[in-house]
Amino acid sequence: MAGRLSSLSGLPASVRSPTYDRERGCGIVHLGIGAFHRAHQAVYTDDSLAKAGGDWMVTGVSLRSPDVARQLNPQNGLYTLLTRGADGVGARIIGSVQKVLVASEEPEAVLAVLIAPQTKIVSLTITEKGYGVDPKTGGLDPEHPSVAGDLADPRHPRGAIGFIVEALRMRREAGLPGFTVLSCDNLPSNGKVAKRLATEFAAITAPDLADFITRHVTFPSTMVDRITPASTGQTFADVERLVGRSDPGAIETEPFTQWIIEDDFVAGRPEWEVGGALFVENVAPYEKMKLRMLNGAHSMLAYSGFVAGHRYVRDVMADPALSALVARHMQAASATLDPVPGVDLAHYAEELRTRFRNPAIAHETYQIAMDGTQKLPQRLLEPTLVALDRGQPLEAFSFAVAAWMRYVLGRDEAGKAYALRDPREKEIASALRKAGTDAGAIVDALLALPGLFAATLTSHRSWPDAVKQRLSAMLEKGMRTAIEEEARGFPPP
Ligand code: CS2
Repeated sequence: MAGRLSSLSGLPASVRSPTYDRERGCGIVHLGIGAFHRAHQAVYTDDSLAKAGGDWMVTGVSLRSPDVARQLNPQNGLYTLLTRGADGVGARIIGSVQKVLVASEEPEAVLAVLIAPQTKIVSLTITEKGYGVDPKTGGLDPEHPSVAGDLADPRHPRGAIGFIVEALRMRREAGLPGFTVLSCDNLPSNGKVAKRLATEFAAITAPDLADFITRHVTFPSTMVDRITPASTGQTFADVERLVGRSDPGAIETEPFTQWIIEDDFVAGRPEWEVGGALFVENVAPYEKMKLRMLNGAHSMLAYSGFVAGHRYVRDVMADPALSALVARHMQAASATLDPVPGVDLAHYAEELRTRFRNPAIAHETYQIAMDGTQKLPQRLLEPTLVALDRGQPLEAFSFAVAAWMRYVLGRDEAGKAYALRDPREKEIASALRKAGTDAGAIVDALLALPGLFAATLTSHRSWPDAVKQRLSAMLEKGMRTAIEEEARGFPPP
């Protein structure tokens, strides 16, 4: 058994590893240090530390689970990043994370780093459901599990927005400057969302903080992209082989990476451009493109592929009928976009499909299928509304929504139950119990979930029927046949 990765000495020459001083200051606190942060922003920061220096080490924070802290702290924050592409697998050691705190175990330590004078950026990957958005208003949901407790006891926060607002309050009281809040989640206008929630939260718990937030805190939006499947036994075995150490914190990802950021940092930032980040004035067109074309197609193929028995995205892409539907979906999604500066959308779609086909990446459809209620609006429903408005075909979106409805029934075609893994799982189950087994009743019950589907859709003259027709085919003929019928007339590209 190989020794643990805890220092950089004696690593094979083929493994790139940090040569910069890792004892320098932590200018970044990252909330939600899961695999995605470690495969994406932390890599750009590693590049920037190597080439441009600065006090930009990262203190990672896990809001709940102690796992990442247990993996990384004994390794001084070091971990291995495997990149799997057409030309094989490569290993690199990332050094930008100095330590990891667990908010549920040591909330005071988290507040202490958030109010440290050296903290200039607080970045977030807390997933869609971590924000506490009220789906009906788009603002703060005071009943949301990650918000309600913090509103009741704002001096002892547990959720991301609560931590940020309390830290800002303490910083203002101590006469310290603000920081930049950098959301890196797959939400449209993620910076604006973070700002609205923090401002609404502060209006309740610290009403005189509003002016400080306006003047001393910025919330740039970002578009983030890198396919990062969950680590598996294969990840750890490949790391041992390539690095000669054991690393329970190892993660794996694809070669492609993209980060587009609004350049609005109130207290400076690392030179992430040396790692390839693109700074722009307005990230919205890129975000919409990625959410509707990549993530929208991902959700569609995850629901239909999972029910059809495909475990991985690459299996879906090897299925001619489904891969034709992926191409159709991307085409329909691209038609809902305004021109995106410097991007040829047909080429972008082509590139996405190549990434989805990557045979070395084992990205589970079940992983993408989670949290559907949090993902549907920006990925599938907003583009449906645009398509409606522009008089464009709706088939691709109707099929994707029907596939989600099939998936949330929670049983595969052999009758075996699986967990939906959605924060609204209980509500969905109770709506479905009342609906019974009729496709029409199921669609009506799900369309009635509060705040999910816009009235323009639920009261549209033909859209609900188009979804019902597709769900009924999925239920009566099976997902396989439904996919084939849907793909008929739409040849693979
Ligand atoms: C995926 C994303 O799990 C999901 O919902 O669609 O995590 C996707 O892999 C990333 O956004 C790619 O950048």
